[in-house]
Amino acid sequence: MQDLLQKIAAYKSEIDAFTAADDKRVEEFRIKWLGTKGLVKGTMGEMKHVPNEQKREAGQILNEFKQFAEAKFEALKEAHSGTESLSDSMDLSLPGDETPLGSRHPISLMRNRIISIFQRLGFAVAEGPEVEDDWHNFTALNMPEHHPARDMQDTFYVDAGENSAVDWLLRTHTSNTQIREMEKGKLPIRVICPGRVYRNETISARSHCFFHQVEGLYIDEHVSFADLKQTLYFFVKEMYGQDVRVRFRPSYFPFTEPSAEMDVSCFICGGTGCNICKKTGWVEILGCGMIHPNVLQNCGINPEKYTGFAFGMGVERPAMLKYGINDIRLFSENDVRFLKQFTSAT
Ligand code: 2U9
Repeated sequence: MQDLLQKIAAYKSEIDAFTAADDKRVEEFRIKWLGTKGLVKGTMGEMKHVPNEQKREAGQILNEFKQFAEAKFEALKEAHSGTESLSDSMDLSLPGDETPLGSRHPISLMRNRIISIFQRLGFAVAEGPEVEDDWHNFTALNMPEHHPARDMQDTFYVDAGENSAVDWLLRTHTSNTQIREMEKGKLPIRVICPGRVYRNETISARSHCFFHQVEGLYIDEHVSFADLKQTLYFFVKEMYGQDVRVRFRPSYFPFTEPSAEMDVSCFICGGTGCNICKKTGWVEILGCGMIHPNVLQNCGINPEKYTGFAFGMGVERPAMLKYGINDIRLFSENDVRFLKQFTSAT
């Protein structure tokens, strides 16, 4: 009996001192102490050598020892749950879970197409703020206060408080970005400015109060209308195919002089007349012109030395024509059933 007590005391301190760094060591503990050939069972077996009158007391001690070892095992298990190695817990030969891929927004696809064509001609991409002051959106662009073109654009004004020195608004075009590039004073400039613009218009299937534009600007010495035409010819041929025909119509914008709008032969019917071109055979795709000398002057550029051209186009309409989308509101409703249909390949 005395021997047994001593043995159990020694075992207990051994168990107490046992530590496990990982799952494997916990299992070693179980086999050594609690397994079918383990020391707890083995010690139990020594009951048969204990004299009858001490059996009751020895039974209690042995039971308590067994519980002690089991409690230690539970504690070790608890501390090491989840530390088993990958190959123990997983069947690495099983196929993995599929991660569904997202898709690009059709507006992004169209914008990126437009941008990449101009990038190949050496245009850099510039971006500017959507909340803008009156100067960068209007005044610098040859639209002084009370100019009728300001009303044409149905501007959303931002309430900046009574103490605000300037009027704040949501930009009505991305031209603010070109003004900011010009104000930096580094010439020549060759930039393309994509972005979202806002106009206070009634929302319908054909128009929205926000949409996207890509505008471009090229300023250097001796830039002429011929440069504008060749740049835009290259663009439309890359965009709509080498066979597309082009025409310029005179137009008016306060910030360009002379100004023009450019049509391409209808890429739906090939020019024979359909609903898209309203039976005219032509589709208007952009506005353009030579930068007005006042605009250059407003940005500290000498119009006697430098000239430049600019152009602007919407992104929604070409995207609707290309992808057969009949309602502009679909672009901003974020319905996944709509969004997942577009890929850059088509
Ligand atoms: C500066 C000087 C001139 C940008 C231009 C247009 C003509 C134009 C419209 C196309 C369809 C806007 O999205 S739309 O409604 N844009 O017709 N944009 S010239 O002229 C500039 C820009 C910046 C400093």
